[in-house]
Amino acid sequence: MTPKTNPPAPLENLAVPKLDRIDLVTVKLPFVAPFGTSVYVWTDKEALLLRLVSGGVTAWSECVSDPDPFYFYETNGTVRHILTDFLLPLVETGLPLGELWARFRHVRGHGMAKATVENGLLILIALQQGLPLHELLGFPARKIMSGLSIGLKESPAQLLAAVERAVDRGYHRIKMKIKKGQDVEWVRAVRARFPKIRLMVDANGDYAMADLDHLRRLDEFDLMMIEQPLSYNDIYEHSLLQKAVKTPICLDESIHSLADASTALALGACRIINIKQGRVGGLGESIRIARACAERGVGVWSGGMDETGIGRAVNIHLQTAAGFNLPGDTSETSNYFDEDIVEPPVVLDAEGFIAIPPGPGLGVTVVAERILKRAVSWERLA
Ligand code: OSB
Ligand code: MG
Repeated sequence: MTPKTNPPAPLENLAVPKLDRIDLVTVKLPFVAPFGTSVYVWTDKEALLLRLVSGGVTAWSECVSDPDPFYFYETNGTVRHILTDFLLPLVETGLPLGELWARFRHVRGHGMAKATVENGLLILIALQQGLPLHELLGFPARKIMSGLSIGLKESPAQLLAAVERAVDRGYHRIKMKIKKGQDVEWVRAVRARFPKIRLMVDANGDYAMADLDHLRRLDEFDLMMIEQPLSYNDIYEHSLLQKAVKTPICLDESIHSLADASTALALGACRIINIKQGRVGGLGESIRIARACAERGVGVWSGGMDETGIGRAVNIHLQTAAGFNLPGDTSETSNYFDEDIVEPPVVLDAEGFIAIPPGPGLGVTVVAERILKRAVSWERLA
């Protein structure tokens, strides 16, 4: 059978477009409500945006880092440093992307910074070729499953109200944050009220192996998974924990690359991986990790970093890739912001799915006045 359209050129062969102008813009958007985790409570999203202009086409790319190193070691400050002093000087017109990635490997770590450049170039090329990003990546359109991440609440009653709202909206799965002292009984309350929903918990690394007996108590609630129960830095102890609990473990913070994912799979440290494209260094590495997981029967979903509509759209396009088989942390814009910097906002359809925004690139429009309204710094680099 001949394919309807020519398969896209491998991403490595695409050439870096001539960049006429490069800007770094930091925007700050208030959240509709504070987002609490075991590591920090965020009240707004302060995002570093990379703006690339080439031949009259403008691409925006959002870095997933925060101003602080409480979820991950990279911060908006380190990203700015790595971008301006190391990564952007390596970007050369006409260079095949594969060679650019090879240059980037000389810089150790700093995947969020690398992802910002990679995503920006891919979005720019997709716009120039008139292709939706997912098509440039080589994946057909599909509806994306939805999932909501509910932050730590002040009381079980507030948590139950938030879960009820999410169930009413039709989310495909609900994640609740937990921490030491705010876990088993809070999950029990949600389960008692909603016995059938697809439910999971995320500890953001709050526990240690010394808590094994306590963590085992979560096994009675038929959770889809426990996300990152142990240290942000650990893979090995998660493999011990996974052997000792029935509930699948999902790794988030611990996985920075395909190599980390391969280690986790080889050790049996998890049965599911949360891929955040920024945390693993970009779309290409995300696609490779998802493929490796699919080959091993390990579940994959896309995490989120409370992104603005730019990063949220990237996560939506990524979820067309082979291997993404579980609902992720992709939820409606209204959960985060009264007014986003892109149009249209993410909404759920009647079955709880999210449609890929149609059109070239990300398919969303960055609204210039809203960027200006939210900008806290604007730096022209070239
Ligand atoms: O651990 O997945 C996490 C948000 C910020 C930092 C870390 C995490 C999260 C979320 C929310 O859980 C994801 C989202 O709604 O975008
Ligand atoms: Mg997480």
